[in-house]
Amino acid sequence: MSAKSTIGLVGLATMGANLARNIANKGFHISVFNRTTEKTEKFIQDFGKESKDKLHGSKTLKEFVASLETPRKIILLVKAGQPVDDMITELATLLDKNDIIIDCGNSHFKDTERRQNALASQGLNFIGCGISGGEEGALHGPSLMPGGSKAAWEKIRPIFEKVAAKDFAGKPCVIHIGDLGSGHFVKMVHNGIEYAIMQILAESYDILKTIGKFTNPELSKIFAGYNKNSNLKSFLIEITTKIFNKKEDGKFIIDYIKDAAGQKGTGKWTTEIAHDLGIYSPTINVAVDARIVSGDTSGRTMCQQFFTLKTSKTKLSPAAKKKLIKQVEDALELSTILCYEQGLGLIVKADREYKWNLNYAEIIRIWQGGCIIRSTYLKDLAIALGKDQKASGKIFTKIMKNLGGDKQKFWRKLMSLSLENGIPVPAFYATLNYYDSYAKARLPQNLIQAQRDFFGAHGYERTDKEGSFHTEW
Ligand code: 2AM
Repeated sequence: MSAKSTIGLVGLATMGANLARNIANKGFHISVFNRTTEKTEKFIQDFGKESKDKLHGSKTLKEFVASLETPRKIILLVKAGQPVDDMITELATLLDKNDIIIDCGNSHFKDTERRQNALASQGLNFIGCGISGGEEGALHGPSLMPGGSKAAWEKIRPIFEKVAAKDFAGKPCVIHIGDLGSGHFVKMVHNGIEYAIMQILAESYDILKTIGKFTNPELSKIFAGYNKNSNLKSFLIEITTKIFNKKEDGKFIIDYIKDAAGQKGTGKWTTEIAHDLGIYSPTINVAVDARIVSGDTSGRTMCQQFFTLKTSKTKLSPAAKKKLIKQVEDALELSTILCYEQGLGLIVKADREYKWNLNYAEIIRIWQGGCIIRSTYLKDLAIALGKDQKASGKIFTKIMKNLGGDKQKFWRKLMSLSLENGIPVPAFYATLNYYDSYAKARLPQNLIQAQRDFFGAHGYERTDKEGSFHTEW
């Protein structure tokens, strides 16, 4: 190759390979490098033609760096953690002032900030870019959440805007999120919301299967019905309808998949940071816990020998089964809305705390396409916000309007039915508790304050007088 590539990418696992193909298919020359050279060679062999010779493989990092236009733009998609640091260290020795490294992996936003500071002292730019949409998104258009220097963003902007998914209005699902680690922070919260909604969908499945006795094809139809509700229509429900129908060797695959889910960093990080920032996001917390307990297979087997469930086995008439479908829909709708609300609450708090000056309406807009939590509700929310960048009050009003009516009553009934039947519904229940804790005029923490004062003389405030008080109990 004589002319230089517009951009480079390091790390040819599935996400990296698909993103490189996406960039090449959009007409940009891209150089690629992978630690294991055979992977690079196979990649070029498999996809060189598809990209009309816009993909260029390098055998060494030095050759790779030399093949790039300056200022160099290098996307990293290597394993999160130490490999990112190692690759940055190696690259930094080969780069020149003003070159740009873009970490598109799932890095912790604090690590991103540490790397930005370290590289800035060498005159290098570092962008932490969240990327959502899985393998398909990377190939056909992901939602991209870059954070870091605005000037560096302007240099990569034409490429990223072409590569990103499009929103409902055809605009690219990428903006400069803000300074420092804000891009990776927003991606982390996106994943936290994803954990919460997936857990709520799993609980809906459990209720419908265990109490409603619905078959897999019936479940597929029920979820397809939910996907017609404009507050629920989403990628996650769409794939759920497909999962229930999928057969292999005449068997429904879903019935043979082990019920142990893993949890990678981002869900846990979201709960840790929510606690650090003092933000109540119980659905995200219990969604992480639910994965942890599901994975504790030995603990579950042991407990099953001793724990006896004293539960009802509700038998439903055909009419009651129909009602159950509607109850689950209502609970799903309100809970999903409150999952978005918890995630957005976290973003608003972090924005104030870290002074990132985020544009909430635009963040919601770029989640409309490409990413895993994409849904029509986000479109409606973004429209409701309009150009008002800081409209957290408006978000709140729009969200709360949905929650006050009969749907809430059905949600409560569904919770008692689930508990009577011994079905764990931690996410549905935590979400209802979230609503109730904010709705209730007086919480019982007056007793906690009294106890703290009793054993530790911590003092308390009163409702009838100003000041701090202590009682000799
Ligand atoms: P590999 O193909 O040589 O294993 C996801 O694991 C991607 O990150 C792969 O492309 C992998 O390269 C790369 N990767 C993992 N650890 C790495 C490291 N320490 N240095 C460079 N690349 C690494």
